[in-house]
Formats: sequence, C-alpha cells, structure tokens
Amino acid sequence: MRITRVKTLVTCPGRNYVLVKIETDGGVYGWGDATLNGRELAVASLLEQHIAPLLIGRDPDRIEDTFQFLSRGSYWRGGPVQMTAIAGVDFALWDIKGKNAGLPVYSLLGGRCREGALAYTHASGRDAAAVEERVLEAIERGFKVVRAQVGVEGAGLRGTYGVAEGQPTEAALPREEIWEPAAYRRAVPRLLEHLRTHLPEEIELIHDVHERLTPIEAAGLARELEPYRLFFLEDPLRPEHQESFRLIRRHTTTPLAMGELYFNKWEALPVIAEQLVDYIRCDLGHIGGITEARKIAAIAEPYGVKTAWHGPGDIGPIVHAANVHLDLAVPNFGVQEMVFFGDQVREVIPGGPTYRGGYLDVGDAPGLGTDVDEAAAAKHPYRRAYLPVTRRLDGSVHDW
Ligand code: GCO
Ligand code: MG
Repeated sequence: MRITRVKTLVTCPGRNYVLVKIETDGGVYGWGDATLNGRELAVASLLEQHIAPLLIGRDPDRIEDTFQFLSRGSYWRGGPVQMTAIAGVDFALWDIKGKNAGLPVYSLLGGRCREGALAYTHASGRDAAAVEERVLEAIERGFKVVRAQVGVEGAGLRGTYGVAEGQPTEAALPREEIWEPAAYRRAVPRLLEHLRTHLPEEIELIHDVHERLTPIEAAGLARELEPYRLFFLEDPLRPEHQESFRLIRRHTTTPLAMGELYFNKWEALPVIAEQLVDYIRCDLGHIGGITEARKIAAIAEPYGVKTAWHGPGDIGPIVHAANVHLDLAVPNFGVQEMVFFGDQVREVIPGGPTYRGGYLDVGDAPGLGTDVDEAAAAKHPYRRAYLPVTRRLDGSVHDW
C-alpha cells in the first residue's frame, strides 16, 4: 500500500483547526489534527510545502519509520510547529492502520485496560461562589474531577487564565491582559478554601497555574494549597525551569502535573525520572502524536507517574479521540481533560469520544473513529486569532 495524496485543510467552525487527510492507493484514508493555536498557518504551510512531498509513495503502515524519518530527518529537530505537523501525520497513519486492520486504535496499542477514562472538565467564574456553582453543575453531569479557576481581584478578569470569556474570532491582534502574581497568590487559596468548605468532600479538584509563577512562588502556593487536597496543581512553571521542580518538591506534598508545553520525550524525561511530578500531561497534538506519547507513557510507568494528556478546546476532536484511545490502553493512565464540542465543530468533525457519568470512551469503530466533512469545513474559512499576551501593572510583558 502507498500514500497517494496528502491534503491539508484549515477550517474555523468557532475555532481554527488544521486537519490533514492522507489518502492511499487502496482507497483507505486517514485524518489527523495538526492545530497549533495562534500559529495555524505555519503548520499548514510546513505540511503542504515540506512534509507532503516526503510522504507520497511511502507505505502508510510504517508509522514508526515515518515518525523517525520526519522527526530526525529534518536535522533541525523538534519545536512546536514541526512536532504539531508530525502529529497530524501520525494520527492519520494510526487511523489508516486501524481501518486496514478493522480494529480501533486502542486495540492496536495493546487493548483495553479499563472500561472508561476518568475525565475532568473546567469550572471558572469571577468569584469563588460562581466557581462553586459551576463545580456543582459538573457534579450534576457526573464529573468526579473538576478544574477550578477564579477571577483575580484588581487584576481584572481578563487577566486570569481560564476565566476570560470567549476566544477571538475576528482578524484581530492578541488581547493584552494585566496580571499580577501577588493578587493571584491571594486569590487561589481563598478559592480552594471556599470550595472545600461548600462542596462534597469526594469531589477531586485541579488548579492550572498556566506556568505563570517563579519557582519560589510556585513552591509557596503549592504548600499553601496542601490542606485542600488537590488532585494536582497543573503546570506551576515554564518548561525552561526543569530543575526548579526540585525546589517545589522539597517544599510540598501537593501533587504536581506538567507537560502541555513539551515537544518531545527528552523534555519530559527529567521530571519523570526524578519523580518530580505525579502526572505527565503532554499534548499528543504537539508532541508528535500517538507514537511519541505512548513512549512517554511507557517511560513514566515504572516511576509511578500517571498520564493526564492535554485536552483543551483548541485542539480538535481527532486529538481528543487519540487521547482516549491511549488512555484506555496504558496501565498508568491518570485522568483525561476534556471539553464538550459545539454542534458546528461536530458537524465538521463527526465522531470522537463519548462522555458518560464522569468517564470517556471511544467506540469500537476501526481507526480513531473520527471523520471530517470537507463540504461542511469549507463553509468555515480560517479567521486569524491569537492567544492573549499577559502584561504586569507597570506595562511590561510578564516574564513567566
Ligand atoms: C489547559 C491549557 C489550555 C491552553 C491552551 C493554549 O490546561 O487546558 O492550559 O487551556 O491554554 O491549550 O492554546
Ligand atoms: Mg494547562
């Protein structure tokens, strides 16, 4: 079997998604997702101009070899744009392999270890009472784990990660937000105190720092949050501060998660091998796909580090499906972040994981179980959008 065509499509059914279709001479095709929030067209161009010509004529069954060829063969390795493009190809190839075998991808990865993947959703609000409301709604829907984010007084809601409403959809420049670490450091323990006082004790809570603190600030916050028994504190530091995880670890027993900004297994290695985190949460769509992520899971297993793959709304249902296939198949799965996609997204990208009673599953359809309606995608052309930029009160860009 040979690859005959590689097609890249950028569509915006509410948010921008970069989708890759790989066609074969056997008639079987696969779809991948290569979305990189705020830099979508760079990935699309890399796929069209540089990667597609390398794939034509290759055997789609040789996923590992294709991954090695694309990731090592470029000489300049890694980086978000390249690893996202490679992930898009990788998902499409796993989809093809599954369709050829007549098996879901989790079966090719070793088969089910569990009946469903424990899922978490987001709860955010301008104050603790509003967050409490959102958590209660999530509990109503069956969630056992919820991520809580709150507005920070004085800094303005728009400056708080996870609380600002909506995403830019017009051709606009990035939103610039004001954010101050001291106000944030006061707000988060207050939020957790409120939630632990008012919510059923069995609900598991997560908080995402979004890499905004210095090492000593992060260690202090993690220690202050100990009484509230977090499921984990997410991304306390930027990935550049690998060794500073030691400092946080020395000061607290709050469980830590890290990894959505890693782009390969080497970056993930130090925090795993030194047991500096409890959950590794790389983004399958930015780390090179299932091929790299399953190795990271295998590296993490003997260290007692569990997986919590990144699952926000700005990566599409195909990555979410890949997440769940891996969640079902690896022994050291921890938890899966998820979002509910709107009707417009589901019309363009049908299929994907299903949610029930706090758990995610994928059916037994061959491959990843997702598809793309190209006519529907064409109705939603790309619209330039950026992630927000954070500034301090003095006007300088926040050095997180
Ligand atoms: C999360 C993430 C996201 C990122 C987003 C950037 O944990 O869900 O931090 O919300 O901000 O994926 O594009
Ligand atoms: Mg995060």
